[in-house]
Amino acid sequence: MGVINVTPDSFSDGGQFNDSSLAVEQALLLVEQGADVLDIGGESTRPGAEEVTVEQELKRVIPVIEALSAQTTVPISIDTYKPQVMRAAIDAGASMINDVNGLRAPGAIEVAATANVPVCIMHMQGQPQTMQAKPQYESVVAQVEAFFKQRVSTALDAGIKLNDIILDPGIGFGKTLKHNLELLKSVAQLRESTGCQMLIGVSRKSLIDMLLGRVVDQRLPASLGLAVQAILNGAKIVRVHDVRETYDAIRAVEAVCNS
Ligand code: 8Y7
Repeated sequence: MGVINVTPDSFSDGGQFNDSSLAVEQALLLVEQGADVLDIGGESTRPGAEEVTVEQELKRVIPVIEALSAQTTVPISIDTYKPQVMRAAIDAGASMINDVNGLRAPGAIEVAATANVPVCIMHMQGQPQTMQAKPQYESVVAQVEAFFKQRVSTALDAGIKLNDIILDPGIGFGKTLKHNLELLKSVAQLRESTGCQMLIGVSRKSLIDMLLGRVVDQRLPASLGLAVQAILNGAKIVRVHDVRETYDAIRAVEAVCNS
Protein backbone atom coordinates (compact mmCIF):
# COMPACT_ATOMS: atom_id res chain seq x y z
CA MET A 1 0.00 0.00 0.00
CA GLY A 2 1.56 3.28 -1.14
CA VAL A 3 0.96 6.40 0.94
CA ILE A 4 -0.28 9.62 -0.69
CA ASN A 5 -0.71 12.52 1.71
CA VAL A 6 -2.75 15.37 0.29
CA THR A 7 -1.99 17.60 3.28
CA PRO A 8 0.15 20.67 3.82
CA ASP A 9 1.56 19.38 7.11
CA SER A 10 2.43 15.69 6.76
CA PHE A 11 5.76 15.25 8.46
CA SER A 12 7.30 12.85 5.99
CA ASP A 13 6.87 14.76 2.74
CA GLY A 14 6.62 18.33 4.00
CA GLY A 15 3.38 18.87 2.11
CA GLN A 16 5.03 18.81 -1.30
CA PHE A 17 2.07 16.88 -2.70
CA ASN A 18 -0.63 19.17 -1.36
CA ASP A 19 -1.51 20.14 -4.89
CA SER A 20 -3.88 17.62 -6.50
CA SER A 21 -1.98 17.16 -9.73
CA LEU A 22 1.28 16.53 -7.88
CA ALA A 23 -0.51 13.99 -5.68
CA VAL A 24 -1.89 12.23 -8.75
CA GLU A 25 1.56 12.19 -10.35
CA GLN A 26 3.10 10.75 -7.19
CA ALA A 27 0.36 8.10 -6.95
CA LEU A 28 0.91 7.00 -10.55
CA LEU A 29 4.63 6.78 -9.85
CA LEU A 30 3.91 4.50 -6.87
CA VAL A 31 1.77 2.31 -9.15
CA GLU A 32 4.70 1.99 -11.58
CA GLN A 33 6.90 1.08 -8.63
CA GLY A 34 4.66 -1.81 -7.65
CA ALA A 35 1.96 -0.49 -5.33
CA ASP A 36 -1.10 -2.79 -5.19
CA VAL A 37 -3.21 -0.23 -3.30
CA LEU A 38 -3.01 3.58 -3.03
CA ASP A 39 -3.93 5.13 0.33
CA ILE A 40 -5.14 8.71 -0.12
CA GLY A 41 -5.35 10.89 3.01
CA GLY A 42 -6.34 14.52 3.47
CA GLU A 43 -5.88 14.91 7.23
CA SER A 44 -2.58 14.29 8.98
CA THR A 45 -2.89 11.93 11.94
CA ARG A 46 0.68 12.38 13.10
CA PRO A 47 0.95 13.05 16.84
CA GLY A 48 -0.19 16.58 17.64
CA ALA A 49 -1.59 17.36 14.17
CA GLU A 50 -4.55 19.74 13.85
CA GLU A 51 -7.96 18.46 12.79
CA VAL A 52 -9.38 19.62 9.47
CA THR A 53 -13.03 20.17 8.57
CA VAL A 54 -15.02 17.81 6.35
CA GLU A 55 -15.06 20.52 3.65
CA GLN A 56 -11.28 20.98 3.71
CA GLU A 57 -10.69 17.24 3.65
CA LEU A 58 -13.09 16.71 0.72
CA LYS A 59 -11.44 19.55 -1.21
CA ARG A 60 -8.08 17.85 -0.82
CA VAL A 61 -8.91 14.20 -1.55
CA ILE A 62 -11.88 14.09 -3.93
CA PRO A 63 -10.15 15.65 -6.98
CA VAL A 64 -7.23 13.26 -6.48
CA ILE A 65 -9.48 10.19 -6.22
CA GLU A 66 -11.52 11.22 -9.27
CA ALA A 67 -8.43 11.80 -11.39
CA LEU A 68 -6.74 8.61 -10.21
CA SER A 69 -9.73 6.34 -10.74
CA ALA A 70 -9.79 7.53 -14.37
CA GLN A 71 -6.09 6.77 -14.81
CA THR A 72 -5.40 3.53 -12.95
CA THR A 73 -7.14 0.29 -12.06
CA VAL A 74 -5.12 -0.05 -8.87
CA PRO A 75 -7.55 0.06 -5.92
CA ILE A 76 -7.78 3.40 -4.10
CA SER A 77 -8.13 3.43 -0.32
CA ILE A 78 -9.51 6.48 1.48
CA ASP A 79 -7.63 7.26 4.69
CA THR A 80 -10.24 8.96 6.87
CA TYR A 81 -12.28 8.46 10.02
CA LYS A 82 -15.10 10.76 8.86
CA PRO A 83 -18.18 9.01 7.42
CA GLN A 84 -18.97 11.92 5.06
CA VAL A 85 -15.49 11.70 3.55
CA MET A 86 -15.75 7.90 3.26
CA ARG A 87 -19.05 8.21 1.38
CA ALA A 88 -17.84 10.92 -1.02
CA ALA A 89 -14.57 9.07 -1.66
CA ILE A 90 -16.42 5.85 -2.52
CA ASP A 91 -18.67 7.81 -4.90
CA ALA A 92 -15.54 9.32 -6.49
CA GLY A 93 -14.01 5.88 -7.11
CA ALA A 94 -12.32 4.69 -3.90
CA SER A 95 -12.78 0.97 -3.21
CA MET A 96 -11.32 0.58 0.28
CA ILE A 97 -11.60 2.43 3.60
CA ASN A 98 -8.61 2.89 5.91
CA ASP A 99 -9.83 4.18 9.27
CA VAL A 100 -7.25 4.92 11.98
CA ASN A 101 -10.20 5.33 14.34
CA GLY A 102 -11.47 1.78 13.71
CA LEU A 103 -14.94 2.82 12.40
CA ARG A 104 -15.80 4.30 15.81
CA ALA A 105 -17.11 7.69 14.60
CA PRO A 106 -20.93 7.85 14.61
CA GLY A 107 -22.14 6.63 11.22
CA ALA A 108 -18.79 5.29 10.01
CA ILE A 109 -19.67 1.62 10.35
CA GLU A 110 -22.96 2.11 8.47
CA VAL A 111 -21.22 3.92 5.61
CA ALA A 112 -18.62 1.15 5.38
CA ALA A 113 -21.30 -1.57 5.38
CA THR A 114 -23.33 0.18 2.68
CA ALA A 115 -20.22 0.78 0.56
CA ASN A 116 -19.52 -2.97 0.64
CA VAL A 117 -15.74 -2.52 0.30
CA PRO A 118 -12.72 -3.81 2.28
CA VAL A 119 -12.09 -1.84 5.47
CA CYS A 120 -8.96 -1.50 7.55
CA ILE A 121 -9.83 -1.18 11.23
CA MET A 122 -6.87 0.29 13.10
CA HIS A 123 -6.29 0.42 16.85
CA MET A 124 -5.51 3.78 18.42
CA GLN A 125 -5.41 4.66 22.11
CA GLY A 126 -6.66 8.23 22.62
CA GLN A 127 -6.80 10.87 19.89
CA PRO A 128 -4.03 12.05 17.54
CA GLN A 129 -3.70 15.40 19.38
CA THR A 130 -2.79 13.77 22.70
CA MET A 131 -2.20 10.04 22.10
CA GLN A 132 1.56 10.10 22.67
CA ALA A 133 1.29 11.97 25.99
CA LYS A 134 1.09 8.90 28.21
CA PRO A 135 0.23 5.63 26.47
CA GLN A 136 -0.68 3.01 29.10
CA TYR A 137 -1.64 -0.66 28.88
CA GLU A 138 -1.67 -3.58 31.28
CA SER A 139 -0.92 -5.82 28.30
CA VAL A 140 -0.81 -4.05 24.97
CA VAL A 141 -1.17 -7.22 22.89
CA ALA A 142 -4.13 -8.53 24.92
CA GLN A 143 -5.85 -5.14 24.83
CA VAL A 144 -5.38 -4.65 21.08
CA GLU A 145 -6.63 -8.20 20.53
CA ALA A 146 -9.73 -7.51 22.66
CA PHE A 147 -10.33 -4.28 20.72
CA PHE A 148 -10.09 -6.18 17.42
CA LYS A 149 -12.58 -8.81 18.56
CA GLN A 150 -15.05 -6.15 19.70
CA ARG A 151 -14.73 -4.17 16.46
CA VAL A 152 -15.01 -7.27 14.25
CA SER A 153 -18.14 -8.35 16.09
CA THR A 154 -19.70 -4.87 15.72
CA ALA A 155 -18.70 -4.71 12.04
CA LEU A 156 -20.23 -8.13 11.33
CA ASP A 157 -23.45 -7.08 13.10
CA ALA A 158 -23.58 -4.00 10.86
CA GLY A 159 -23.34 -6.22 7.78
CA ILE A 160 -19.65 -5.92 6.88
CA LYS A 161 -18.32 -9.23 5.53
CA LEU A 162 -15.59 -10.98 7.53
CA ASN A 163 -13.43 -11.29 4.41
CA ASP A 164 -13.59 -7.52 3.96
CA ILE A 165 -12.13 -6.78 7.41
CA ILE A 166 -8.41 -6.03 7.69
CA LEU A 167 -6.94 -5.29 11.12
CA ASP A 168 -4.03 -3.06 12.08
CA PRO A 169 -2.46 -2.67 15.56
CA GLY A 170 -1.70 1.00 14.78
CA ILE A 171 2.04 1.29 15.28
CA GLY A 172 2.76 4.70 16.87
CA PHE A 173 -0.87 5.49 17.69
CA GLY A 174 -0.93 5.83 21.49
CA LYS A 175 2.01 3.48 22.03
CA THR A 176 5.47 3.67 23.57
CA LEU A 177 8.47 2.12 21.84
CA LYS A 178 8.05 -1.00 23.97
CA HIS A 179 4.36 -1.29 23.07
CA ASN A 180 5.20 -0.95 19.35
CA LEU A 181 7.86 -3.65 19.53
CA GLU A 182 5.56 -6.05 21.38
CA LEU A 183 2.84 -5.54 18.76
CA LEU A 184 5.25 -6.04 15.86
CA LYS A 185 6.35 -9.27 17.50
CA SER A 186 2.74 -10.43 17.80
CA VAL A 187 1.50 -10.00 14.22
CA ALA A 188 1.12 -13.75 13.65
CA GLN A 189 -0.68 -14.23 16.97
CA LEU A 190 -3.08 -11.34 16.27
CA ARG A 191 -3.83 -12.73 12.85
CA GLU A 192 -4.50 -16.22 14.18
CA SER A 193 -6.64 -15.13 17.11
CA THR A 194 -8.85 -12.85 14.96
CA GLY A 195 -8.90 -14.82 11.72
CA CYS A 196 -8.43 -11.54 9.81
CA GLN A 197 -5.70 -10.29 7.50
CA MET A 198 -3.31 -7.78 9.04
CA LEU A 199 -2.01 -4.45 7.77
CA ILE A 200 1.13 -2.90 9.28
CA GLY A 201 2.37 0.68 8.97
CA VAL A 202 5.92 1.37 10.16
CA SER A 203 7.30 3.39 7.26
CA ARG A 204 9.50 6.31 8.47
CA LYS A 205 7.83 6.26 11.89
CA SER A 206 9.32 7.76 15.02
CA LEU A 207 9.86 4.38 16.67
CA ILE A 208 12.85 4.16 14.31
CA ASP A 209 14.15 7.42 15.76
CA MET A 210 13.63 6.05 19.28
CA LEU A 211 15.50 2.87 18.39
CA LEU A 212 18.32 4.31 16.29
CA GLY A 213 18.27 8.09 16.52
CA ARG A 214 17.41 8.64 12.86
CA VAL A 215 15.79 11.76 11.38
CA VAL A 216 12.90 11.13 9.00
CA ASP A 217 14.94 10.97 5.79
CA GLN A 218 17.34 8.44 7.36
CA ARG A 219 14.67 5.89 8.26
CA LEU A 220 14.48 3.83 5.04
CA PRO A 221 16.77 0.92 6.02
CA ALA A 222 14.92 0.29 9.29
CA SER A 223 11.55 0.79 7.55
CA LEU A 224 12.50 -1.93 5.04
CA GLY A 225 13.68 -4.33 7.74
CA LEU A 226 10.48 -3.90 9.72
CA ALA A 227 8.28 -4.21 6.60
CA VAL A 228 9.97 -7.47 5.59
CA GLN A 229 9.62 -8.79 9.13
CA ALA A 230 5.91 -7.90 9.18
CA ILE A 231 5.36 -9.83 5.95
CA LEU A 232 7.34 -12.84 7.22
CA ASN A 233 5.15 -12.74 10.35
CA GLY A 234 2.04 -13.02 8.17
CA ALA A 235 0.98 -9.42 7.48
CA LYS A 236 -0.89 -9.16 4.17
CA ILE A 237 -0.34 -5.45 3.53
CA VAL A 238 2.40 -3.00 4.48
CA ARG A 239 1.62 0.72 4.26
CA VAL A 240 4.73 2.49 2.98
CA HIS A 241 6.08 5.71 1.49
CA ASP A 242 9.00 4.03 -0.36
CA VAL A 243 7.22 1.62 -2.66
CA ARG A 244 10.03 0.61 -5.02
CA GLU A 245 12.45 -0.17 -2.22
CA THR A 246 9.84 -2.07 -0.19
CA TYR A 247 8.69 -4.00 -3.26
CA ASP A 248 12.27 -5.14 -3.99
CA ALA A 249 12.98 -6.08 -0.37
CA ILE A 250 9.82 -8.16 -0.04
CA ARG A 251 10.05 -9.80 -3.47
CA ALA A 252 13.66 -10.85 -2.87
CA VAL A 253 12.91 -12.37 0.52
CA GLU A 254 9.76 -14.05 -0.81
CA ALA A 255 11.80 -15.68 -3.59
CA VAL A 256 13.86 -17.43 -0.94
CA CYS A 257 10.77 -18.43 1.04
CA ASN A 258 9.13 -19.86 -2.10
CA SER A 259 12.23 -21.66 -3.43
C1 8Y7 B 1 -1.04 4.30 9.64
C2 8Y7 B 1 -2.19 4.65 8.92
C3 8Y7 B 1 -0.97 6.42 9.30
C4 8Y7 B 1 -0.89 2.93 10.02
C5 8Y7 B 1 -2.98 2.49 8.91
C6 8Y7 B 1 2.17 7.74 9.26
C7 8Y7 B 1 -3.14 6.78 8.02
C8 8Y7 B 1 1.06 8.17 10.09
N1 8Y7 B 1 -0.28 5.42 9.84
N2 8Y7 B 1 -3.15 3.77 8.56
N3 8Y7 B 1 -2.13 6.00 8.72
N4 8Y7 B 1 -1.87 2.07 9.62
N5 8Y7 B 1 -3.89 1.57 8.57
O1 8Y7 B 1 3.30 7.80 9.81
O2 8Y7 B 1 0.07 2.50 10.68
O3 8Y7 B 1 2.04 7.41 8.09
S1 8Y7 B 1 -0.52 8.11 9.28
